[in-house]
Order: sequence, then C-alpha cells, then structure tokens
Amino acid sequence: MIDIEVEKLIEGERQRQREGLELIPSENYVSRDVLEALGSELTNKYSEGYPGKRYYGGQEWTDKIEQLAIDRAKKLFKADHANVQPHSGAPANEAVYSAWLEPGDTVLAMDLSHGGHLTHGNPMTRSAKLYNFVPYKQKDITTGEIDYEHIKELAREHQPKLILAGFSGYPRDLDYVKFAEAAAEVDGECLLMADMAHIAGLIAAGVKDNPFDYGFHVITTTTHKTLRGPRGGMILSRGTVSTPLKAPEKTLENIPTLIDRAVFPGMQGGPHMHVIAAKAVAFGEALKPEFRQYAEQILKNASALADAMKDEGFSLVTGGTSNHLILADVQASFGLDGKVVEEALDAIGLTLNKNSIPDDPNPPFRPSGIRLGTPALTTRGLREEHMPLIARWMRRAIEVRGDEGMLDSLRTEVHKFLMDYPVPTN
Ligand code: DSN
Repeated sequence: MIDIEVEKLIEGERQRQREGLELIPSENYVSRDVLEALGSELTNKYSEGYPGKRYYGGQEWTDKIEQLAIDRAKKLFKADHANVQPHSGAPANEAVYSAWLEPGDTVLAMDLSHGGHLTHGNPMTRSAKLYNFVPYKQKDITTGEIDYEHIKELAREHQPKLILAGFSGYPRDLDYVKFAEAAAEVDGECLLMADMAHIAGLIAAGVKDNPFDYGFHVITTTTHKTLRGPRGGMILSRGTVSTPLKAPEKTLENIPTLIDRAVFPGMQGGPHMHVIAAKAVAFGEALKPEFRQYAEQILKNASALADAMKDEGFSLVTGGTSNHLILADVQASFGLDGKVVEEALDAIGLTLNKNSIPDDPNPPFRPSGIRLGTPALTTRGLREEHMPLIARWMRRAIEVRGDEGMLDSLRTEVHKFLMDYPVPTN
C-alpha cells in the first residue's frame, strides 16, 4: 500500500489476529478467496436493482455474480428465494419487518437478556419504536428450556403478525415445531421468521435443523459468523417470486417479492457487489463436503470447551452448550463482572465478549457474564484435546489479573502455542 499509515494499522490488526485466539462466537477467519473478492474492482460498481433489472448500465458481470450468490444460497438452505443484498444482519431483520408488518403490529421475540438480539425488540431500536414487540423467555435458566407454553399463550393473547425464533446469546437448540404450533394460535396469517445469524453455517452444513423444514417462511442471517464469509447479511424465504409493477398484496405466498422490494428500494441503495462476490465464494466453500466436517468439529470443540471450563470452576448458563457458543456467569463463578474478565483475557490474547445473563441484575457495560465460542478456533485447526488448555489459560488469566509479568508470560505461552495453528492463508 502507498498509504503507510493505514497499512501499518491493518498490519497491526493482522498480527493481533494471528498472535491471539478469537473466541468471540460471532467471528471467524475467512479464506484468501473471500478476501480477494472483497478487495476486487467490484467495489467500483453501482448495481441498484436485481439481476436483469438494474438502474445502471454495465452489469454483464455483476448480474452473473449476484445470480451465482443467489443460486448457491438457495441450494445451501433449501430456499425458494435469496436476497443477498442486505449490508448486515440488522438491516436484514428490519427489511423483513418492513416487508410484512404495519406500524403497531405485534411481534413475539426472545428477550435480549435471555439470548435475543437488539433488533428483536430492544426499546433503543427503530423497529421497537414502530412495532409492538412482546418478549418471551427461558422457562428454566438452569437448562435453557424456552417457555413454549407461554409463547402459545402470548400468541393467543396478542395475535402477533410475526413470531421470531433466533438469538445471539443462547447456547441451546430451539424447537421449531413449538414455534409453528404457537403461530397456529393466530387467526390471520402469522409469519414465522428465524434469525439464524449465529448458526447459519451449522444449518448450511446440515448439523443443525433447518427452520424451513418446520414450516418457517423466512430465515435472516449474517454471512460472517459460522458461515465464514464476508461481513454481510442475507434473507432467505419460501414462497413465489414475481416482479409485479405494483406492490403485491401482503400474503405469505408473496413474501419473497415483498422482501426484495423492502431491501431495494425500501431500505438500501446500491448493493455492495464486492461483498456479494465474496458471499458467493463463501457459499461455494460451504457447499463442499469439508464444510460439514468443519461444522461438526465446531460442535465437538464447543462441547469439550464447555466441559473443560466447568472443570476450571466456570459456572455455565444453562449448564453447557448444544451449539457453538458458551455463556458463563463469571459473577457466580469468581465474583467478577464480565468486563473485568474480558479485559484479563484480552491481556493474554484470548478475545471474547462480556455478556448479560438471563435477567442480569448488572448493567450491560458490566454484565455478569462472558460469551465465547468455537467457530474461529476450529478454522485454525484446534480440536477437542486443546480445549482444556484454553480453559486453563482462561482461569489463570483471571487469577493473575493485574499482574503484568504473569499476564505477559501467559500471553507468550498462548502465542507460542498458536504458531502451530496459524490463521489459514488459502
Ligand atoms: N453482534 C453480533 C454478535 O456478536 O452476536 C450480533 O449482531
């Protein structure tokens, strides 16, 4: 690069990623092909519209690229339709809301502290100001079991237009059949939407259930978590795709068309074609048999890490994990808040995030928990046998926090170990 100042900063981040271990469950290391697509000339191009129906000329290559991303996404998730243009997960969710709901309509979604996402009705968000979100929770936080009977009651009482299954901080599986039963309690058409951002790669690989197999109409996701693609979003749907001149009627059958119109021109302008090309690359990688092995290993590693953390004295929310992520109550385990633990681990090159636990008495900036996961470390080739070592480092860092010398020597140990497990460069 000619801009040395920026180059140095990027190099710093590259080194941070190589020398430390990424435990944030929503992060990953992408392939060289994904990086190359992201850094391509496609970033120069405006392509408002959809393949074959654009508002600018010069689309002979971009049309093919977007269509390839769409076709691969549909195949991966058994969808009738894929919109690969959302810039990230939050706009993908907002686009579905605006495609289907009218202001004031009711949505059932998981409570934030019980594992839901900000865009699932946090009062600070724009959608929460427009729509009436009614939260559901876990029935038993020692097992993580969702209160499905209560969801049914809420559906009967509030007659939601949309029921949302999905999470960003929930370490267990969802029972999609129960959500479909709740939707059946609604008199009119109720959209079943799954926000699968965290587990999209696991679904694509076939190691976790696909909500479409249980009657869901829409899946939203990001493309950069377990799916290991570029930072971005996507909306998959079941229904009929058409291109009417006027807005189609709001029916479940018309959902794909309603979504396309909600994304563009409803919410976004020009799609990021370099990101869409990188999505196509990532989807191609996820279609390969090796990706299933990768997804299986993520789950094995998460389960082994959860066991090892328990051995080291961490109290785990729901008692363990059934997916790629782990939530630990560090207040209960060590009398410390999540911020202190996050900083102690940062000091030795282990990156995770502080996180609220269900009905957390502590504020979000000093919550009682930490959240971590295994997608990125699995990409580096780590396996079950390495998980006790990570759990031990975590406990040691907590014990010696504040002692710079001890933290430095732990950091060196982590770095040396990781030299045998480099960030893949192919
Ligand atoms: N920020 C993402 C996560 O870390 O789960 C969700 O949007």
